[in-house]
Amino acid sequence: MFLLASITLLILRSTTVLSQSNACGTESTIVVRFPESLSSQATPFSVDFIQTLLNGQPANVVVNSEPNDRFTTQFYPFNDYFTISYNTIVKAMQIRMIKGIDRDGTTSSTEDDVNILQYQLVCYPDVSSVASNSAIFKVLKIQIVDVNDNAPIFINAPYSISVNELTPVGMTVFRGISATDLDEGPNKQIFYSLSVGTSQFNFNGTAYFNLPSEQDGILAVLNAIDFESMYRVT
Ligand SMILES: [Ca+2]
Ligand SMILES: [Ca+2]
Ligand SMILES: [Ca+2]
Repeated sequence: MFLLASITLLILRSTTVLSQSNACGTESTIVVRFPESLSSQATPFSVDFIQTLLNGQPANVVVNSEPNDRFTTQFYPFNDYFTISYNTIVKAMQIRMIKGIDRDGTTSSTEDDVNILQYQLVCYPDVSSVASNSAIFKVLKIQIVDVNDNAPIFINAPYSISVNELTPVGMTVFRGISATDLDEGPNKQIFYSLSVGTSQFNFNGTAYFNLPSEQDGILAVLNAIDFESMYRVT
């Protein structure tokens, strides 16, 4: 009789442990993604990660600063930009971005980019208790995904050059055209082209000059230049 009671107790204990594990999921690192936004208004972006994190069960979840990530801690406190709660309609925990984050920074350097924010997520499987001995710690990484929200900007424009009318066709006459873009990857890729200018000097520069490669800001002579028929092209 005593032996039977002990076995029953063991089964109950095992069931409890399994339930707690499922409530907080099995991942040690959770990664969610949000597009960047310059808007300071509440944004509708939300990511439903309960499917893998909590298996549809509500749990007490607290997000703290990550001690080793001083940048996130100092500039992006979790509660200023995100909320996390249980949605009773879809029956899932949801993390919601409530304030936009500019991924790009103010310079074309990657040093002021905001690509990953990192927090410490503490999950208490038992919603009725936040006893510290039941806490499960996870790393919450929030990736800020680039949006193509910047146009290229020329460096040191406008450009002004003088060209000898005897310059042969095909010769490079200027190499200083350069532009930057604050975005990332393909969103910061720059292609150069010439178009007709709009100044008071009504000469079509594209008839005389071209950019041999759209990847390089190099200007070359396309057709013979005749000083007598033109003075300034744009
Ligand atoms: Ca930047
Ligand atoms: Ca861009
Ligand atoms: Ca961007």
